Amino acid sequence: MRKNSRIVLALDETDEKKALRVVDEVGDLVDAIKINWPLVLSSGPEMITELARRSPVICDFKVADIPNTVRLIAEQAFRRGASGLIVHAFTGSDSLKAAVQAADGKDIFVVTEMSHPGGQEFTASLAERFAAMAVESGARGVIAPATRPERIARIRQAVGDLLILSPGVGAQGGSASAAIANGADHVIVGRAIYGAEQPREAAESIAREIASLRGC
Ligand code: OMP
Repeated sequence: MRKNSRIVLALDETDEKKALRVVDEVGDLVDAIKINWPLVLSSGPEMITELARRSPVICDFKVADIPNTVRLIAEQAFRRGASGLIVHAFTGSDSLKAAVQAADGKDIFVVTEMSHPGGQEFTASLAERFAAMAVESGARGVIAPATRPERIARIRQAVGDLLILSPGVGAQGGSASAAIANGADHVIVGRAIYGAEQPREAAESIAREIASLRGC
C-alpha cells in the first residue's frame, strides 16, 4: 500500500453514490480505502472491486472464525480485489496463520487493542500478545488505537517494523499527529472525512497536520 499522506479512508458511508463521491473527492489524498460491513451490506461486495479500481482496498471484516472459514472469507475478499484484510487474533494462532496463508502475499492486519472505550475491557490486556501473534504469523501489520497513543508506542515495541494502522482519529477523539508521533504508520479516518461538509478540505487538513511532524 502507498505511504504518502499516511491516511487510510474508512468508507463507512452507506449511501453508495455518496460513498463514490467522497472517493472521487479524496481518492488521490489517501493511501488506501478501508471498506467495512456497512458499505458492503448496503452496496454489495461488488463495491470492493469498484473501489479497487481507484485505490488499494482493505477489507475490514474483522474476521474471527475457525481456520477453514477464515480461509474461505479471505479468498473471496482477495478475489474481489482487496489488497488487505483485517482479522481478529483472539481466535488463536491457527486461524491467524490460515488468514496469512490465504492472503498469499497480500496484507493481513491484526486487531490488537480496540479504540473505543470497551476496547479497554478485554482487548487492552491482551494487546501485546495479539501483537506478538501478528509477528509470528507473518501478518503485514496491526491495528492500534489513536484514542490511546501511548498504547501505540507499546505496541510498536512488540511489532518491530510491521505496519501500524491507527483508527480513532476525529470522531472518536484521537489526533492524527499524536498517533503518528507515537509510532503509527497510517491513521484510519472515517466520519471526520466522509461525514465532513467538505471531505477534501478535511482530508487535506489531516494530511497537513501529519506532514507538519518533522522526521515522521
Ligand atoms: P471513524 O470513527 O468514523 O473515524 O471510523 C473508524 C473506523 O475504524 C471504523 O471503520 C471502525 O470500524 C474502524 N476501527 C475502529 O474504529 N477501532 C478499532 O479498534 C478498529 C477499527 C478497524 O479495525 O479498522
